Amino acid sequence: MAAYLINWLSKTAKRVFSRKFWQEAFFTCAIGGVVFLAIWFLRDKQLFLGMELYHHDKLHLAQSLDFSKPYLSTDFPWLDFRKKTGSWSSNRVDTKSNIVIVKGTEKDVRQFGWPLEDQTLASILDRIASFEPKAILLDIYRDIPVPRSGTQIHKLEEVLTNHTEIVTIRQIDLLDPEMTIDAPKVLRDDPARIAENSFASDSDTTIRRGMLYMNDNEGAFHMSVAFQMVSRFLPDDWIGAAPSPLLTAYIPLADLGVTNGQAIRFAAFQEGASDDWAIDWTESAKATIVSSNTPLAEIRDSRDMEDPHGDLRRVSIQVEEDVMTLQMMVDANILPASNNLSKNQVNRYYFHWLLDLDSNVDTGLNSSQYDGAATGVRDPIGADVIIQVGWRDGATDGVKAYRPGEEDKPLFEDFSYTGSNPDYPFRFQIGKSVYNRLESGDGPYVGVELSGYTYPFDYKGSRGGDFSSFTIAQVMDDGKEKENIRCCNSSSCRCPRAAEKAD
Ligand SMILES: [Ca+2]
Ligand SMILES: [Ca+2]
Repeated sequence: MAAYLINWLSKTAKRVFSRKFWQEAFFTCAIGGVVFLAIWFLRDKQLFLGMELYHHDKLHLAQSLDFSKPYLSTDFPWLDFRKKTGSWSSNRVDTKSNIVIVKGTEKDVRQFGWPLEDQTLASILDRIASFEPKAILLDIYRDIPVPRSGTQIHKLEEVLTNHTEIVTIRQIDLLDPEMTIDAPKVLRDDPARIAENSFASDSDTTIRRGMLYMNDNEGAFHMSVAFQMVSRFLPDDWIGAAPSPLLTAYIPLADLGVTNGQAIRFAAFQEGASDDWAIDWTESAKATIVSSNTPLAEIRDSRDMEDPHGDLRRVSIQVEEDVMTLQMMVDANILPASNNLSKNQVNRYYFHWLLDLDSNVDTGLNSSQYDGAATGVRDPIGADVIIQVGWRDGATDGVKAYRPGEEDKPLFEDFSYTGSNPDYPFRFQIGKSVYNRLESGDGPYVGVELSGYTYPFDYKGSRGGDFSSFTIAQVMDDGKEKENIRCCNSSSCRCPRAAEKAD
């Protein structure tokens, strides 16, 4: 045995020290590297996209339609590790029984004309509204009157004004604003009545994601059709601040009296009842005020508190145009809802950014001492302004900026802040991932074309044909005058009484 081993070792050693071995090793690595780079290059050129989308779809379609269960438990029960925890929740709503489509068929076109004249459209909407649905989406662009002379527009405007349940569409073109198709003129100032009608389609023309909202070039939000309709249908609390570790405050430089190029220092602390009023202090950093799309300075803080919702881990400062963006990160959820906390935890937190605006430790609050006790900060600052976001039992408790010792006389209050991820200000509770960019043309995971926020479309779910639908003629027929019911004269359609059940 030993002889065999020695023999083997000497053979191997001989081989390793031979020139041939290194030649082989070199060629193996070179070929491996070239193959790797070639695949990487081809993927980068999206030559595998079709294949990737095919497998994406295959996996997606393998999921259970019942979102109340993780798809693993339905399709691959032996893989379901979450089965016992019961933590999966869903607020999926049955859409098939409560969405009705009213469509214009060729017959309707012959009967009512196309495009529908304003007066005709007004009476159709009026009729649909008489069934009292929660919301009506007018999925027809009406940026210009029909007829163009505008002789009938007042009828349509009257209906649109009177029925606030009607939502209209608009399509913003970010690249060429002149190509934007606007909402009806009478509703243009009412964002709650306008839905953005853009979709991100992939290179194979499949729409895999729906849009929650779009940011325009000025940064304003434009809610999508799905968002507008769903928010009218679901209770108010379906959206809210997303559980996130980031707290961001937006402070206009003018409010602070800070100017471009000014050198300041900053630090932070959190004081909360969640942890028996323990205080988490951070060290400090300096920053020179200049507009930039990356943070100017950042402070890292250790894991040093019992409660991860209040334990500061990172503090940063950034300036964009004339607004200072202050951010804090904790280990868990910052500004949590009460049901995010365990029962014995008190939901009360006070987050503070300390700003030493004159970079002078001798003016303002010295961060080495607080309430007569040493804070343990090695590099203290003299804070001249304190920015506070207080949080108590799931609600705001003191959002203000004040000079040390003048907490009752705030410099300014109620600046904007978000306790959720700044890239994603809305909570989407359906239990599916949300893409944070409207990516068009490049599949669900690469490339950026327009700004916006999308969620994966359940394109294996309901399709238009799954919903009850009625033609315009059916809706417009008055069920009381039976002999005049046009649809009942034909064998192919049903009486509008069916439509009365629809809402
Ligand atoms: Ca900490
Ligand atoms: Ca100072």
